[in-house]
Amino acid sequence: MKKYLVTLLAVLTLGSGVASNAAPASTSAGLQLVAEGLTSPMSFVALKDGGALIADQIGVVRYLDPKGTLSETPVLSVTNRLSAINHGTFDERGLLCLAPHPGFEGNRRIFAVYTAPRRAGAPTNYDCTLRLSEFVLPAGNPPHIDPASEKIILEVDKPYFNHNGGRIAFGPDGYLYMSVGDGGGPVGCDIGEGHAPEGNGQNLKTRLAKILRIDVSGPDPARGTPYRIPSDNPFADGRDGLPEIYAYGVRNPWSLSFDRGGSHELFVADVGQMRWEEVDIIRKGGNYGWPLREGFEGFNRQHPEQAPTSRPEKGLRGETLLDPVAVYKNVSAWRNDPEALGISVTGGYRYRGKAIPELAGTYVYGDWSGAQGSPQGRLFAARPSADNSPWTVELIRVGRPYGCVVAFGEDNDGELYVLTNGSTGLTPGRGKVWKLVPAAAKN
Ligand SMILES: [Ca+2]
Repeated sequence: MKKYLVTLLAVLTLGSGVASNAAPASTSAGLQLVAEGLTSPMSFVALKDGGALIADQIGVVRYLDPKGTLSETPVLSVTNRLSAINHGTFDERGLLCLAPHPGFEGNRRIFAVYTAPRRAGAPTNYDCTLRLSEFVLPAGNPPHIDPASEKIILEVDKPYFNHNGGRIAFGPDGYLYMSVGDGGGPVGCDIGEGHAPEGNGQNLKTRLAKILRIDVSGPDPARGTPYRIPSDNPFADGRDGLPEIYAYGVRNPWSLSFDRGGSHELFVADVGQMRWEEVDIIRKGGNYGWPLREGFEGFNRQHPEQAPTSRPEKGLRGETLLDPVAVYKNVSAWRNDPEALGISVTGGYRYRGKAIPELAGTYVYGDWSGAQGSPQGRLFAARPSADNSPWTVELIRVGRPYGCVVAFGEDNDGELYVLTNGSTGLTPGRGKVWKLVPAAAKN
């Protein structure tokens, strides 16, 4: 009997040791509240004066002054320029991102992305238009943007309300990068009205499901656009694909950030369908697989919850499909699996700050809600591997609830901010911004 028990224990121990299903390691940190009273903060822009601009999904930008006081008067309001949004209930539309030009201190140019009403000429059954605009933020205190300074730069027609992407950042090359989702829809899978048969991810004649790169240093009179095409964009001549495309095969790229250190790589977190949430390092011309792949797997467009039976290696032009650097399982398909960490990835930044040495060099990000309909987001750190194997995903434990993880921000010192919403909808007053701090300094 004893021998049986010992053998059984050995089998159980061995079983848990060799199985891939294991709860992830964790790192401790803290969250320090820096702003509250928002609805759903989407973007945090650190200013040189030590203050910050916070863009709220409902269409307003607020100023957090260097003393930590949030202005009552908005810096900018575009509420009357937004498409309809579902106040109170879940929505992915609204004001999505804000990014200053690299020469902002001199030229005061600042860029924003929001969902606008369907533009003239768009298919009449489409939902809205994703709009990238430029504004001017004159020097002065308190900061104020005249909405009349708006100049529309680029628009993408959206068949459905969801999968907008709409995240922007300037690269070390000075060009503006923008993520655009696959267009969304009731069943996902890059299928349905407004989706190419092969999926928008694999169709190079649509800006949906892409990472775009444009040069906003001036207009291109020949093209009639207020921006130029960088001459080394992969489809710059427009023959095989749209000239704005920098990379493709993404589903709902909900973050876009450049590593402020190292070789300044471009990180994008791509929200998955039902099985995998992923983080990609984006290469010029790269095909990240959607909807041929999800995570490291193939993808079954008819039964997205099921393990796919094949894994394509190549795209339609014979190009190699690129793998993510980090993944975690989505609870939608992997119920009761300790490795299933959430439902929708929210991308962040590679941590190059000094305050939390344990996180040095990791990619800090999170999961929106942990599970459908519950505002119990998660925070993660993906730690680079020594070789080319996937980065290890660790939980960041902060010892307090914080709601849905909507977005992340980075300040001038490389310290990070977590933008949260205490509800899964757009409920006034539930949005907060926290600074990620060492565990000992929490609260
Ligand atoms: Ca992918």
